[in-house]
Amino acid sequence: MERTYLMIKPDGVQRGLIGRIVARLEDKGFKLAAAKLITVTEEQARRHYAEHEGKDFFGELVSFITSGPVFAMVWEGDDVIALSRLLIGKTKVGEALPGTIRGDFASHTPLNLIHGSDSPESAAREIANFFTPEEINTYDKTISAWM
Ligand code: RTP
Ligand code: MG
Repeated sequence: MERTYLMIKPDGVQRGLIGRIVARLEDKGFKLAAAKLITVTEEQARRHYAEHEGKDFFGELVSFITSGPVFAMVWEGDDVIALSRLLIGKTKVGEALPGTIRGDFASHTPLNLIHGSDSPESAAREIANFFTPEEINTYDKTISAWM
């Protein structure tokens, strides 16, 4: 069972899309292990986007993600890292297909509503950046009985 870090960005929170985005992830069958509405600190933002440090848009990334509350989540499931990124859709709105979260709800490229970890290493690092181990819940979903 894999874990990923998903984060509804300030645009998603401000547009009132938390419930609909969470519903899609639940519909897919993933298990919510942790969630909280937080304001990302500058330090957390810099750590979160460390791979983009030095790029010309790094400053904009940090100021956007710290500009308002985000909905930080940990989700679990088989292959949840790759499958949740499929559900999220491509980074650029012109490439995000209808049926994906970004394809259905995002209309301006930097405002793409939700972040998803891109590898097991990123997921572990990102989860630790936003959650303590005690905040991550363990429980059974009914579906486990058939798996
Ligand atoms: P995310 O990390 O937010 O889930 O998005 P992603 O994997 O689809 O895209 P990534 O390459 O990791 O980029 C992170 C975020 O940076 C912004 N970006 N801006 N101006 C640009 O060329 C540019 N490239 C990326 C996007 O907001 C993207 O979500
Ligand atoms: Mg990324």
